[in-house]
Amino acid sequence: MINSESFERLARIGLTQHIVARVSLQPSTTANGSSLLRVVETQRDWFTLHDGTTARDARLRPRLHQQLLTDGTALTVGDWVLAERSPQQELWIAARLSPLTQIARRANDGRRQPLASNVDTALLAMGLDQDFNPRRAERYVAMAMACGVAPVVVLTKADIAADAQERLAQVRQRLPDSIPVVAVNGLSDEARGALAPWLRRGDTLVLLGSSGAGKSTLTNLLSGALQDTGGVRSGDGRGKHTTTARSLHLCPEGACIIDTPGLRTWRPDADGAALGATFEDVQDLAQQCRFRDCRHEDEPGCAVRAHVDPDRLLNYQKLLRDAQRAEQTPIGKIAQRQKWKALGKAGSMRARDKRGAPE
Ligand SMILES: Nc1nc2c(ncn2[C@@H]2O[C@H](COP(=O)(O)OP(=O)(O)O)[C@@H](O)[C@H]2O)c(=O)[nH]1
Ligand SMILES: [Mg+2]
Ligand SMILES: [Zn+2]
Repeated sequence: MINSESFERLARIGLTQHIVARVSLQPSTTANGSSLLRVVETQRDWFTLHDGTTARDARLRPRLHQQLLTDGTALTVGDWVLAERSPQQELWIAARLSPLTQIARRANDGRRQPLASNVDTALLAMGLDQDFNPRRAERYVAMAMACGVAPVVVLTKADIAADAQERLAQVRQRLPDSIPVVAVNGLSDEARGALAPWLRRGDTLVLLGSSGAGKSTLTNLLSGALQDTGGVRSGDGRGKHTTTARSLHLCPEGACIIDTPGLRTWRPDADGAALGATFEDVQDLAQQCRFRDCRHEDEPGCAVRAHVDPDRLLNYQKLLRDAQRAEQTPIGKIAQRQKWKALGKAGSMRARDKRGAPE
């Protein structure tokens, strides 16, 4: 189904050998006569799919719709799907390949809302204006990492911030050295140079952050050159930069970039263990606490309280509490069970990918 020609074409919108390996796991009844496409935009009742050259609207087969609902998930931007043409030439999505990574958030009722699938890097956009909040940056970094996505903190509006350097240093100091932090003016071409390391062909990025943080400005800057010349959103007459829905765009460097609407709240959708693991210092020190089950609150002999910055510790505890709360809502409990089931499957497939894929 995927030959070298179609691979080349689909690689333009982020196809990798890992995804190709997932296609071969599909039942042949679905794979035969269908094409592999990527979801580049979602609306309520339809999806825009891309084949590396052209975008087309499609709808979900009712069976797949039902299956996704049962699994407590939904199709989202960045997903790879198998679609079939009806005799009337309508395009129908018959199957979704289970995502390699997914960024999701939890609504108040515990429902899981996927934001972007198959992403390598999360650009965590935060304005150097009143949006600036190092605690939030720290939590977002942990949440991206817990989803298996590499975080990059992008401080925007560096051109209008009086204390940009000071604030940059403040975030820098708060995060592990391995996490890149850049300050940019999203309106200037220099930002594209600063972000070049994450724009390689085959890479998929997602922009996350508050409304007004500058996500769409960056998306336009990074993908602008292609937007008017056969870019993902061209020629459908619906306006190019919708921010109410999520959309995937191509960068001339070869990367795909997913813009998302503002995150008023981004509650963790990862389990406590994965989130906790991103606070390595806390976890290491916890081994030295006097009590095995130390909560690092008021216990005597607590090594964590003795060494970790109190604000960082509070943030760590807030993150774990949020994760726990999300798991405890009725829908959250169902979603959690479904997720473990799905991850169990994905985990064994990943092991297969590793053995079988040339990447
Ligand atoms: N001066 C300046 N303005 C910016 C920058 N980034 C975004 N803006 C402005 O901030 C506003 C919100 O940007 P937008 O990209 O729509 O934010 P979004 O909600 O995160 O998509 C717009 O008026 C942008 O022109 C920046 O780096 N410098
Ligand atoms: Mg926007
Ligand atoms: Zn302790």
